Amino acid sequence: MTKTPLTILLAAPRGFCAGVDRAIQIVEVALERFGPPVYVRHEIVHNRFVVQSLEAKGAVFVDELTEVPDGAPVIFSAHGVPKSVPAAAERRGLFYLDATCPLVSKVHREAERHFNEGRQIVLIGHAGHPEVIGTMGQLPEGAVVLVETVADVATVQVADPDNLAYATQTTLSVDETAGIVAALQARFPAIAGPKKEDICYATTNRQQAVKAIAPKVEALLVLGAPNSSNSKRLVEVAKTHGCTRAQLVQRATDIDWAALEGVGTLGITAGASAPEVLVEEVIAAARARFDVTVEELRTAFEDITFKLPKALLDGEAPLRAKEEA
Ligand code: 0JX
Ligand code: SF4
Repeated sequence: MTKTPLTILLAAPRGFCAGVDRAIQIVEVALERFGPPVYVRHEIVHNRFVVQSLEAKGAVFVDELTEVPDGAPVIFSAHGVPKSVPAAAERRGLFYLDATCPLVSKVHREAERHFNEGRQIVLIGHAGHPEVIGTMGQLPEGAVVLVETVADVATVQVADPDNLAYATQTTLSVDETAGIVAALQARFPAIAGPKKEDICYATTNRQQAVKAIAPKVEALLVLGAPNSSNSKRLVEVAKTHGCTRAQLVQRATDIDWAALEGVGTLGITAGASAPEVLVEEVIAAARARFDVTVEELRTAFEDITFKLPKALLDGEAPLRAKEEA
């Protein structure tokens, strides 16, 4: 039987960013250096496939530090943690490694600087997301107020409208955030902001790449997890830029191929936490059903890399409780 032709248009850049690459490497190198088990607080990045691959090598994922036994090494996820977390680790004498992306840490330091200069911080982000919890947790209660939408800007209560600064989550929609910032500036003309926005290069580039392919494809698959903020934003961006049939898929087995019948050009991209092997898996699954031609549309080149923490490379191996006994 002859297969129907299907053109796959790959967005580029897509997939892993420098912060995710670094975070995963931190877990892998820690497993090599210290041997399993190495504990990780929260999913190192929001991807089940990544988490399961690291679990297979001996990583143990926990929600809270209290689940980490004394003497075991623990790693904090790429999304960042409130200051109370390393403080609790220190009180317990735990050996910890912080895999917070340096671009998230930069937002933490900016928020701290504004606070030290007497400003209250208006954080633009999604309530309950670990990065938001981490950024709010850099400062005392009340020092940071959260807004999620333009509507929130109209009602947010601040201590002094003349002493404010805004900061954002790194993985937001560039366009939606611009609207929220404009609303903040209209209501609070004196509000200070970052020199260059807090949305990171990877989020920006992946959204730009989706904008370029969305009008050219009949459907778009975004590889990513339901709890991955940056991946979910890619689906929204596609929908507002000409591709209403955009959906998030975790891997090839999630795809309803029957629903894609009649599609001649299929777009594929991947969130910053989704490994390229998952994109390859989708292409292989498509090849089994269609006569596939793959093209790539690149809108930016990325060459950013982040160094691994010094403590990982030359820190003392943690003294494990079982070895002490
Ligand atoms: O939910 P997020 O997009 O913040 O995280 P994810 O999917 O793990 O992506 C990589 C980590 C991003 C941190 O900024
Ligand atoms: Fe860092 Fe951006 Fe990647 Fe988040 S998405 S880990 S901020 S580079």
